[in-house]
Amino acid sequence: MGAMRKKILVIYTGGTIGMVQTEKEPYLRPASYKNIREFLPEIERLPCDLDLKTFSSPIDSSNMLPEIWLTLAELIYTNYEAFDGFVILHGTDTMAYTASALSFLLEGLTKPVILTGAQLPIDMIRTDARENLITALEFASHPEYALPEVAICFDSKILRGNRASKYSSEKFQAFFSPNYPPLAEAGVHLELYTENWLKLHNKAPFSIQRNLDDNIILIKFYPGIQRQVLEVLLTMPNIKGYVLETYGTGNLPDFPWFISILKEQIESGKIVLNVTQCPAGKVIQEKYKNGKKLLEIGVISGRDLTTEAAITKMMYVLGKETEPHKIISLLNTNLRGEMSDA
Ligand code: ASN
Repeated sequence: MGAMRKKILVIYTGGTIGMVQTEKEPYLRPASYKNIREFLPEIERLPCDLDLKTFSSPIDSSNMLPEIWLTLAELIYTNYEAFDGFVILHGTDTMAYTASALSFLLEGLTKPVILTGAQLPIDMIRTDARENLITALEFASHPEYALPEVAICFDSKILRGNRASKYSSEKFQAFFSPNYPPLAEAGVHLELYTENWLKLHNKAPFSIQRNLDDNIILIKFYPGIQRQVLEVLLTMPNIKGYVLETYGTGNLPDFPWFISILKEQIESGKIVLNVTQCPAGKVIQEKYKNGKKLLEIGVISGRDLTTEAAITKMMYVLGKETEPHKIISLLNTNLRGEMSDA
């Protein structure tokens, strides 16, 4: 007798993987899942049972919104007991944001949630969709091992979702994870790097968080960013949290007007999280005099968080807690493997 066939729920949200283009409309636009079924009949031969949920109007992932992340989390929650794993077909543009958001929203996850997509539509001869989708399904339905994480499967690699970023708009290797090694790799064999997987310490049953607070702003710094712009952004009344994309190990100008306005805002209860503009490496605020100023006024180090993980973690934490000390404590905690220890 063979091993039990795993049951996988495929959730189709849209993205290039299923897009079409015609002579009359010579640009890529979302199309129905029918297209994928038609061009990839092989998926029927995989040793797992598939079921499908599809968005009624599939989207280009640049239309992604936090409420759609909540819908996805709810969909996984409703179907959690009935399935062994979940494969989400998603556009690449915001896939790393969705993967990060889901990693926080899905609490006590013990089953694989794998996002995949493609750089070329499935109906094109040189498409990468076939490899990506088959690998994602094979991995999600692995007969022995169940990854207890949200991951991105792309170009033969399985990356932790909240460590990945879109790195190329043209290469088949669209994603990278410069601060964390892959969770698995597909070659002739499916190599599982289980030593890199999240360890399940928390025995709490699976649950989801049902809200995200998007009253946040991301500010990317550059030499010459105007004082007036910063003053407007940093004093906006409804904003509760800021993610600052800073230089190198977390440095910013230490101009007195800037430090004073930031300090005032932090004292008034606003949360400020520091992530680096560098794709690799981490924030060490105590390393330079400029960074130390930020530490002294209460800016939180995002260590090696990606910007995608920082934004979604901030939305998640602000959606969970209202007291500043609890918010700060959660932001300082590695919740889902999204950041390294200090
Ligand atoms: N614009 C597309 C999307 O994110 C890009 C892709 O999927 N490769 O939906």
